[in-house]
Amino acid sequence: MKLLILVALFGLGHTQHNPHTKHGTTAIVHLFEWRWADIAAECERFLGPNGFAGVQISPPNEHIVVNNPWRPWWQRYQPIGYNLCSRSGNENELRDMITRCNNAGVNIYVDAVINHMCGAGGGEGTHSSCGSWFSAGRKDFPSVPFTQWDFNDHKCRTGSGNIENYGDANQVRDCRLVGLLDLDLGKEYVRSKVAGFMNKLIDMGVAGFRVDACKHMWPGDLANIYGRLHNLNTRWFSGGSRPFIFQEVIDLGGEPITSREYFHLGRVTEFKYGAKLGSVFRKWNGEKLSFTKNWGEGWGFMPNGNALVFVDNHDNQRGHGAGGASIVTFWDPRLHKMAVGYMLAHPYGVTRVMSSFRWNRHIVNGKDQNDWIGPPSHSDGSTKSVPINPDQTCGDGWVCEHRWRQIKNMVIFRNVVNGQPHSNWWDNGSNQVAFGRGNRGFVVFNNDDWNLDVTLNTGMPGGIYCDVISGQKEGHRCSGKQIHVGGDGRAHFWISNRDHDPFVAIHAASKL
Ligand code: QV4
Ligand code: CA
Repeated sequence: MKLLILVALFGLGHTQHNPHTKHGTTAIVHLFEWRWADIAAECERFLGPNGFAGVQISPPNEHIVVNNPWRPWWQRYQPIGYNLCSRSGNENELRDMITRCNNAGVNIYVDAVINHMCGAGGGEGTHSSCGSWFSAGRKDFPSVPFTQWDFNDHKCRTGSGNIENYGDANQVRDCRLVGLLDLDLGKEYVRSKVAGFMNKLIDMGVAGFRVDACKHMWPGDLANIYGRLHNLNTRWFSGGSRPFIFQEVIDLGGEPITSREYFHLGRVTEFKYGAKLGSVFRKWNGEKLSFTKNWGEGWGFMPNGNALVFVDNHDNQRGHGAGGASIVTFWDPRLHKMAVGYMLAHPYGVTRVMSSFRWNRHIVNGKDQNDWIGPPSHSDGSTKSVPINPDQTCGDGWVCEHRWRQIKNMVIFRNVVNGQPHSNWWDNGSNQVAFGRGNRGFVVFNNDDWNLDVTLNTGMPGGIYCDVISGQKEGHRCSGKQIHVGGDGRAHFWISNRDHDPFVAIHAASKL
């Protein structure tokens, strides 16, 4: 009976909480602002072979094109319609990418912007990615078509028409988010257009959606739209598979709208996770790694079956959205590798790795003046492709965190230990911790200002293992540290606090 209730509540395997990953893979990567042609190539040459489960892509639909500032990344969060041409490519390139990634065992999850269209100040003309004419002032988007009758302004009760107070759930749902024209998702017509857009993508073969700005949409409206969605394409997914839904709701506490209102609909982004993990690794507010023994629900995070977790995202890595200064990004590579490593080693949540582009940060009084800068581009504003260097890193300003050896190897670690319990915890009462995943893997972190020197029970079968952080197993040899696990499962670990990467990870597939 209890089990039945749980299944009904979280719909494990039955509803929109299941990412439908292939071949036992577990981690998603957000290839922020990548072109479709580059993602297709990346699925075949890197993501599939290294066990990545899927890609979150940038919004694929028609969006406004902004000149001032010049082609900001956030123009893609201002839809003009549901034609499938965007800064990342056209519909044929999108279809080709979805097909090739699926064939490489990698799912595609679409960032769906359905709460709003462009900003009220977006002007009039054909400055949109497919060249469709629109008028923001008249709320006229003929390519859908949406007209003034399809927006929420009549429901909104604030003087400005914008959201003014996050303490009032009605205005958060019915008024404009930063001036963005707010769709009336209560209308049958609007619901049918939005569902039609999502269904076209499902039929093309995507595995699900990151739904943008869910705090700003009524759960009942979302339930209606999700209920209209097709099952996944049976060319790649088993019959009856529902699309995976993960909803962007920023809930750090203190607001009337909570993540919980969205649990029955799909997974929800757990923003507390990255904010807290950042504080822990930065050792702010007296936080210590040893306090993470009960990481997950024990820290007040949402139930495991509902959570989509990440260290940073495309917003909070540049000061948008929520999380604040504690968020650990590629700008702090040593901490970032440790935090992402910790996330991937830990059983809580469906994990998403961020893959970024670099920009010129210019921080004045805590705010980055260049937080708007778009992806690496040619002078005409078109996005550059991602060149791969001989050492497998990316060029031209693409950071490619997902290709960093330590992160790539922890994605593999997560697959190898999938389904195993958190086990054999050890800590020194400070910032040295270790834990295992049953008898399949073991990690040790040293974030203290002194060396780690300890013998621990790993739970692993005896043998010599290759540490996949300092190096990796290559054929029969190991390019990193070797860890000797005795017949009793015990192993000695020594990690200098000055190591390039002060953590160690071994798993069943890194045994020599
Ligand atoms: C400007 C003025 C407004 C004015 C408006 C008039 O500032 O006062 O009303 O013009 O048109 C951009 C600009 C913003 C501009 C607005 C409308 O930054 O200055 O308003 O466009 O033109 C991204 C960016 C936003 C950007 C938006 C649309 O982060 O800065 O706004 O794209 O281009 C909350 C939400 C959460 C949200 C988070 C950032 O609860 O849902 O804020 N996160 C998601 C996405 C995020 C995206 C949106 C939602 C909107 O992850 O990337 O916002 O789709 O916490
Ligand atoms: Ca809304």
